[in-house]
Amino acid sequence: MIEIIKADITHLQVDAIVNAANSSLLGGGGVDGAIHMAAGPALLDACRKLGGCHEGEVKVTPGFDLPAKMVLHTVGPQWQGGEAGESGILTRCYENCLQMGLSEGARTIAFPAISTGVYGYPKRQAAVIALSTMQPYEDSYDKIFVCCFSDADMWIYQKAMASLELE
Ligand code: AR6
Repeated sequence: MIEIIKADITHLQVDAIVNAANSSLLGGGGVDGAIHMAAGPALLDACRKLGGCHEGEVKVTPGFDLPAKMVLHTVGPQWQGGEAGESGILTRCYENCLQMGLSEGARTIAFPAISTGVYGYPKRQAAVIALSTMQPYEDSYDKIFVCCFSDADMWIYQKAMASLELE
């Protein structure tokens, strides 16, 4: 089941949270900064050993001081106007995280709105991609959380969900 919630993803007691990282995997701002801050310095040490990550791909670490058991680090596309393969890369982020979560035994997983902050992906388009990529996995997890950071994002996701349900 997919559940849209408003929360700080670093507070969630789930098997896996997803980090919207950059290709260095060495931290940054936004949700990435918050996750590193809450997980503690052991997360950065673990990330240093991963050798970075390509756009659309995923690498896994433990959650360290987070309530979440593991972190799935993925690198979303930087929005360049929509003609540079951004939607395919964003789809692969969600797909690869969902696959990786399953292979790591996760029953609950939480996603932030990948690429919609610093990376500038239009939020409504990103929400449709996120939800439509999650839908085939609904029965493979106990719960897939869409973790919004604002009321505005909640509204965007709820509208996107309603439009997908009408299809
Ligand atoms: N919990 C849940 N969502 C959050 C949190 C939080 N604690 N903090 C921010 N968000 P962004 P990107 C939301 O910019 O666009 C970093 O520097 C935020 O409101 O974090 O993929 C990386 O290192 C937005 O909706 O990620 C990269 O360099 C969403 O998370 C770059 O930013 C994503 O915003 C990645 O940019």
